[in-house]
Amino acid sequence: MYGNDFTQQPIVEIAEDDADFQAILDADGRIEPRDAMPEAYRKNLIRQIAQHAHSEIIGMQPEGNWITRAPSLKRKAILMAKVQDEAGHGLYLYAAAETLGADRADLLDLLHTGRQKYSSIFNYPTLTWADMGAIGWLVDGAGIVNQVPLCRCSYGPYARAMVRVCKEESFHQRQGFEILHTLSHGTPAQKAMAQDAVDRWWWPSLMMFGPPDESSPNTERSMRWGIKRFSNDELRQRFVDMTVPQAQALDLTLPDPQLSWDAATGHWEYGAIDFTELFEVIKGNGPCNAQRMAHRRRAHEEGAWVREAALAYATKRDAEREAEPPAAVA
Ligand code: FAQ
Repeated sequence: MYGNDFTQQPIVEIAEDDADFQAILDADGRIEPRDAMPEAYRKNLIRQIAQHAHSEIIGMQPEGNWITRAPSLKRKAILMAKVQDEAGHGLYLYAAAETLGADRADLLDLLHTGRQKYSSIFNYPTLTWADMGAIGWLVDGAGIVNQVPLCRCSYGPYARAMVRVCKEESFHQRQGFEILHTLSHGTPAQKAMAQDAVDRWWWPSLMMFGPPDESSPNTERSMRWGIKRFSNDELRQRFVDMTVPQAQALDLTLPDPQLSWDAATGHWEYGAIDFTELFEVIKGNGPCNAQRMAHRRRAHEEGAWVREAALAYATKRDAEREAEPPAAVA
């Protein structure tokens, strides 16, 4: 991961069929910011990384909603730490996009004007405390399945950011599982609350993996360039296979009567996903899209003074550094 010492080199554009670029990909090497790269590769990465970053910061909202109502001090402290982690993930990702020559303010502008997407999953409401468990277990669980292969992404800064993100997501997933385990082994009312949350979050979690492969315009190219290592459907299946036994351990059911073990394929078969719902949510017609965007824009406006102060401080520090004589070499 690049730190504060990263300075943007001029972007060098090459043809898509450039032999040196292809040789790095073929050898499973990493493309670094200093390397020449095809414009379409750079743009595709900025698209995915920016949407990922936006998802992390918008994703703070559904859980932020329960910080003041967490059932104990311990639960509150854990939830606050988790929501802060998501902000951190956003920072790593915006920083990774900056190494490709993107401007963070421009990316936020694209989010705020609805020209760049964020994950559909964060447009659903968090109605009860059990939703904190369901988000941790299912949403972070899906996030891990999707993001562990991104640790091997061909673009170095994105891959390295993902290593740390995935470690933190593992903790998030376990805390969600533990919340649901406590509820499902509590009173009948608590168990019903846990089951209701799982019923509401299951299908939207499957939709997080994106449209089916035959309707996924970006997958073929992203896989050819080693950005994505698996298709949307492959990762979705991996998530189902991982999650069904966990639901059994929780003593909760998944809301799909067609879930069945297929011994021949070694996979859990699942029912048809209503992808019209996914496309509607992506278009802005989910239950909470308007609320999430309004809150994000307001937070950005109210944070203007922080950005101004940070910029003034950085400018002053740079001027002081320039005025300082170089340190003597012993
Ligand atoms: N929601 O051709 P594809 C988390 C868009 S963060 C909204 O298949 P691609 C952690 C897609 O962008 C969750 N839009 O696209 C957390 C594309 O639009 P475009 C976010 C979606 O890129 C937990 C169009 O549809 N994770 O979980 C969705 O090859 C708790 C066509 O789709 C990432 O971003 C969707 N579900 O595959 C945080 C991971 N699906 O750009 C807080 C990195 C698709 O052409 C709290 N991203 N679209 O206009 C990826 O792996 C990929 O970008 C996919 C989509 C798999 C999301």
